Order: sequence, then structure tokens, then C-alpha cells
Amino acid sequence: NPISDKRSEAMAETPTHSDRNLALELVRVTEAAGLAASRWMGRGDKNAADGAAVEGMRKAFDSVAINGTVVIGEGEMDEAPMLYIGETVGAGGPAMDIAVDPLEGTTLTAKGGPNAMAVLALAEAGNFLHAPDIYMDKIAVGPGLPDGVVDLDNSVESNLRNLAKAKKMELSDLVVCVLDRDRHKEIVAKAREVGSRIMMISDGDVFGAMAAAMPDTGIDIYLGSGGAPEGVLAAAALRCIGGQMQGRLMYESQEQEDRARAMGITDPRRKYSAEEMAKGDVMFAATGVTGGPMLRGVRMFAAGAYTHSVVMRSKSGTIRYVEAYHNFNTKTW
Ligand code: VTB
Ligand code: MG
Ligand code: MG
Repeated sequence: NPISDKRSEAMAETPTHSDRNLALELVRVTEAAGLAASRWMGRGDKNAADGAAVEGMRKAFDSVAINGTVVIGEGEMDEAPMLYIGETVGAGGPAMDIAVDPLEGTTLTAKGGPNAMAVLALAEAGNFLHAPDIYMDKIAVGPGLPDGVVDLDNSVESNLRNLAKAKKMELSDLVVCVLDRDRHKEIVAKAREVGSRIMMISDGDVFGAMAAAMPDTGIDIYLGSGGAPEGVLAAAALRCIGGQMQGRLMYESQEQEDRARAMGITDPRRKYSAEEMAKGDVMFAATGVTGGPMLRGVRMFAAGAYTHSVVMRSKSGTIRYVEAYHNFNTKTW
């Protein structure tokens, strides 16, 4: 039986690879960012929340044994003091590229809304798409479905029909996650027309795309346009979870297209798969700042806080949730 053969093989493997430890190091980094950001929950200041997350993440990186270069980050050096594109981080070690969104959902955090999280992905140098901060059209579904079951170039209706069929579900049982924006009116109208259900989110589409792939979140597909950097982070997550995702950069001006070309994008209209946005062995970590169907938010108590994180590697496909109890009396950062 090939499955049980694979299973015994996996269980016999000795856990000596240092990248396993590295993956757990990454959780400490998103925890630090998440804890710092959570102090700003509901306080109406998204920039302060973002700044705290960036600083928390930046500091935590200092003890991680890599030679990291930020390729998806907080902008260019002149506009971002920390975690800017091109910045090197880490205590020294293998050359790795890093994609970060220290606080994915700054407005969510400022309002105490759901699904804000600190996000980080890591790959060997050269393996992430260098996405400029423009929009990306995205579609994502979970694992175990036939290749091409959905496609950015298909209509909403045919994507939902094909997905329902492949999942052996009724169209009326599917849940489509989409950012609540005027530009998505058409998607929403078409999804309603075929009778599917919708979860509109005000922000945070890394969550949306991930949740479409994670079991048990109640979301079957993510559709619509959001940030391109967030698209690369979601692709990294889907490489670990499994599932299918496509993304295509969108340009609102010639300047944006020029910027993409300057960042090395040779075919600006290309439809990328998750495998093309995040190549090779990828690691991904996220810590919940405010809670939702995938991660719980930070919960404070007298002398500390609980955090809830997920950490994954594409190589093993293990999805590991980490519930941490932080004692502020003894913790050193
Ligand atoms: C997108 C989305 C993000 O902000 O970037 C969005 O990808 C901004 O989109 O997850 P709009 O320009 O439509 O507001 C987030 O929702 C949060 O960073
Ligand atoms: Mg950000
Ligand atoms: Mg973001």
C-alpha cells in the first residue's frame, strides 16, 4: 500500500534538519510583531499599530540564524525606516529571501475587527516574485481538487460551478470570500446569481486566500483584487497548505508598470501560479493579532499574554499551530 509505505518512511525520518528549527524561530518573530501590534487594538491609530509591529518584528529577527534580505516589505528604504525592500536582517547564516507584512490588517487592528495578523514567509534567495505595491487579481482554493478547477480567466459563474462539482457540494453551500470594495460589485452579483454564499471582509486578504485553502474555516474560494505583496505572502502559505492559487498584477498607470519592470517583472500581464510566486522550499508563519476563524487574537492577562500562530513548511506540508503563553516578568526580547 503506497500510502502506508509513505507513512512509515515519513515516520522513520530523523528530525535533524536545521530548517525545522528555523521554522519555529520564525514563529517567535511573528509573535513579537503580533504582541506589539495588539497593544493598539481598537485604539484608532493604524499607523501606530503598524509601527509597533514593524519594530517588534525587526528586533526579533536579530536572533534568527539567517542572512536574510527583505524582498517583500514595508516599501523602499527612503520611505520605510525598517524592514524595507533590500534591508538585510538576521544574525548570519544561509542566504534567504524574506517576505513580510508585520501587520496585515492595520485598519482591522485599529478598529478591533477580525483576522489581523503578523505574517512572514521565507525562501531561498531568488524564489519570491518581487511584487510592487500595486493590486493583484487573485483566486485561491484548497487542496485535493483537480488541476485548473478554477482559473482567473474563467467567469465567476463557471469557477463556482466547477468548484461545487469538484467538491461535491451544492452551489448554494459554497462560501466565497471577497474584499468588500466597489470594484468587486460584479463578482458579488455573479456569486449571488448562482446562489452561492459570500463572506465579505473589510481588509486582510492574506487571511482570505489562506482560509480558502485551510480545512474547516468555512471558506471555499477567495476571489478579487488586493495588494500584490499580500498575494505573494498568500502564495507562500498555499505552497505549504496545498491548494491552487493564481495571481495577476494589475496596473492603474504606466508608472506602475514601469515600476514592475524595474523590479524584474519581464512579462507584466503574466498569470502566476502559487508555485511561480513562491518557488522552492518555502516557510510561512503567522500570528493572530485579532481573532477569527483561523487564528485566535492576542489575549492579555495580568503578567503576560497568549498568542496563537501557525507555522508551515512546503517541504513537509506540516501545518503546526502554536499556542504560546508569554510571561512578561521573565521574557527577554
Ligand atoms: C489590500 C489587501 C490587504 O488592504 O491591499 C487592502 O490585500 C487595500 O486595498 O489585505 P484597498 O486599496 O482596496 O483598500 C488589505 O486589506 C490590508 O492590508
Ligand atoms: Mg503592512
Ligand atoms: Mg497588508
